[in-house]
Amino acid sequence: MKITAARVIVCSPGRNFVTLKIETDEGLSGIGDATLNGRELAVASYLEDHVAPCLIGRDPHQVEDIWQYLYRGAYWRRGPVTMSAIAAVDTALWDIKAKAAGMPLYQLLGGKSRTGVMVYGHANGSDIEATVDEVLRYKELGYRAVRAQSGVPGLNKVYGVSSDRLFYEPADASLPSEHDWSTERYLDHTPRLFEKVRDAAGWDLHLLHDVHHRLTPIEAARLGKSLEPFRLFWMEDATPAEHQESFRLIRQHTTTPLAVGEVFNTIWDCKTLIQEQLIDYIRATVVHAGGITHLRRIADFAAMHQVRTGSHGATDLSPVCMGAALHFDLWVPNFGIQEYMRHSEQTDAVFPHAYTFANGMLYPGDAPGHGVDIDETLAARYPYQRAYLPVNRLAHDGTLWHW
Ligand code: CS2
Ligand code: MG
Repeated sequence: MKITAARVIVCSPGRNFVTLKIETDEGLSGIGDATLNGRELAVASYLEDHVAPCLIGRDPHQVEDIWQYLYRGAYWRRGPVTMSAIAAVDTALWDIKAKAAGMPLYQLLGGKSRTGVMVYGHANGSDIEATVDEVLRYKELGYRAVRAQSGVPGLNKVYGVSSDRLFYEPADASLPSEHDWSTERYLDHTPRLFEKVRDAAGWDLHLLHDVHHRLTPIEAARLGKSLEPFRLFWMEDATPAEHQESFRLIRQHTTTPLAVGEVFNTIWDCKTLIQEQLIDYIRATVVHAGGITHLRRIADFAAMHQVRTGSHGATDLSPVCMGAALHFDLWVPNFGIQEYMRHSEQTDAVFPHAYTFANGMLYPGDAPGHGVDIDETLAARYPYQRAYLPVNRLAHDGTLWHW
């Protein structure tokens, strides 16, 4: 089999997505997600201008060799743009290989390790009461795990709180909007939120929380400690993680489980975190961490250190990434949980998929490949629209803070 075309499809059915479609001389094709929120066109150009010409004529079954060719061969390693592009190629090639075998992708990885994939949904509210109501709504929908985020009194806009509900969209404007932040207010408020959530929802539900990189290590330690009575499943992205050793200090002070890694793109970003057992869950995902081939390497390394997976699954990761992630999750021995922010109806229509939700679990389905397709005619009706993630500033003096 030979690759005859590699085409980039950019569309915006409710939000922007970049998809790579690889075609072969035997009529089989595969697709991969290449979406990098707020920087979509950089990856589209990387693929179109620099990667696609090198793929034509290659054997699509050589998944590993093509991965190494794009990683080592480019000389310039790592980084979100490069790794998202490699991920798109890798996902499309695994899709082709599984279709050629007539099997769902999880079979090629080693088969099912579990019956389904436990997911967590997002409960967002402008205040504690509204968040509690949303948590209860998710419980009613059958979810076993829910992430709770609430507005903080005195702050105009806070991460994770939006007017959308089941599909929260963070890239909300054609130029970056501004949020504000106060660590003091947030640290006082968050334990109160979880006290109320536990009171209302009980203990038969996993609760998660995302700090979105806003605290220093000692502040994160304090938050982790103050949340211990509410038995969180995890506290996510407590502090920025470029300096992986920062997590040593958080770890010394709290037994609240720690998750990190949605912005990581290679195994090197989490080497110390995993090796020293400074985290409990690694959030790297298919599209931003080099595809199935590289994510598998990260997961195997994590398994040696009792770190489990908890892949990123916000709305900016397309249904193509979600489909591939679910096959991965069904197989990976050290699976923890999968994030699942539902997509809009427009998005779901452009990307017909085999995965289904029931009782708080997702099931990838048994269609050959990863089970997700793209309706190119429909996609063409939704042209790219520039959209950015917000920026965040300290409320009292406007200092640019972490988002
Ligand atoms: C997030 C995302 O889902 C999460 O945990 O932190 O909302 C993230 O901010 C976006 O996916 C960024 O593109
Ligand atoms: Mg997050």
